[in-house]
Amino acid sequence: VEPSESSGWPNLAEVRSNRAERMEWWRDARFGMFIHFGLYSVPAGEWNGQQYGGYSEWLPQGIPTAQWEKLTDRFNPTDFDADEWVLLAKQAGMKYIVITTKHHEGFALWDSKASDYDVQATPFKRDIMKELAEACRRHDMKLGWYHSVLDWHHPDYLPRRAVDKRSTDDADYDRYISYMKAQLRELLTNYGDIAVLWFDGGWDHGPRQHRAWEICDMAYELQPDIIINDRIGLPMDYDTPEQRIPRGASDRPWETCMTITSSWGYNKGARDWKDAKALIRNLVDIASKGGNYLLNVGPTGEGVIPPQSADRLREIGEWLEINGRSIYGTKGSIFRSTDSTRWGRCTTRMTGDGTTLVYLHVFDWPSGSSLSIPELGNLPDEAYLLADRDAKLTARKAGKGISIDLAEVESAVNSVDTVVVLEYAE
Ligand code: FHN
Repeated sequence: VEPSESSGWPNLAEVRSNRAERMEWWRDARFGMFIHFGLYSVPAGEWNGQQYGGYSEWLPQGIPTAQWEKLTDRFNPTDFDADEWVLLAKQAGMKYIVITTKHHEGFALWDSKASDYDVQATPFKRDIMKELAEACRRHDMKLGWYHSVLDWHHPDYLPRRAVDKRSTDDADYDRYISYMKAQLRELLTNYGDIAVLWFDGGWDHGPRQHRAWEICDMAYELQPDIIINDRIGLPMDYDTPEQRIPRGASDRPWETCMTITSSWGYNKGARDWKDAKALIRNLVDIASKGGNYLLNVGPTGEGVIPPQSADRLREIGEWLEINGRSIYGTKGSIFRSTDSTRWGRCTTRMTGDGTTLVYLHVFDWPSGSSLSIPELGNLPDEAYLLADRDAKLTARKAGKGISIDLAEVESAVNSVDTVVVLEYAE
């Protein structure tokens, strides 16, 4: 669906040629923070005294616009501290942040000249995107904008929600796209380097109605190194499975986004917090398939990342302190079918001198004395390892030298598992 070079979008043609180089930092990063923050963070899943489960950012779908707009009077996240958010992401070992500039509710978290439905209409009156962009620069954190094409508030957006009784006689979707383009121009001009453009909610129309090529061409013109996801109707730079881990590796870059609880936006009724071990194993599984993990937090209406999320992120960071080299900058597994390795997952890294480092993430050490990994028989040197419980390895091998760098073997923090490093010469 992407246009050919002759399509007349010069910036699109240019960036396609340098995609691998533009995405190198992103592929090496492996792990990012997703932030869902907006008016929906205030009710946090509760409306008229009733608590709704699920995605709290979808609450406005069933509420008349005139009622939802009144939340601007209550949006005042006085505990918001951009440095706190960015430093938590760093503590977690996350290498980039993607935040909702505007979710489906249509409310702009920055001071927009294209709309009065923005932070200036609230008691808070601070440009949240500006403060976050400045904090990211202070702490050397890459920053991305999530931007919803779907807009339940704008009178030109079609189709309407059932609850929206406003006339559609004068609605003009193309005029809505010009509005969206104007807001994106603000976001990509006024906040310094933006590393990612994360479109969402493009499912109501095709790329032509979205004027997707024109919009992406402008994005690349304003931010030549930006990378764009696949949710404005065009494949662009990378795929975005959601709330799941694909079974195998892919020839296109991909990033799966997932929640820690059952909601992207803060839901005060959320109870099912995934534990750190499950989140770390997701990260390992995703990295073993060559993907990125965009893990979400939903700050409260006061602007605070819930402690249940923060605690888990810090535990992930502790694990990465020890085992980050088996994640950052690695490639996927050397085993043909990564899901077949019942014992755990594998990531690899080519060192400068042609050596391959194989990281064996052993999830469940078998009871008894040793772990046999017949899959390692596929290595060029037909090596297989017998590892006993305290990770002392004896390698029986044939063929060229295989050296097991025992110094690298770290027993991870109690939350997850031992990573065994196998280094072998090509
Ligand atoms: O409808 C949104 C949802 O609220 C959330 O933002 C997720 C995050 O990827 N995207 C859409 C559902 O696919």
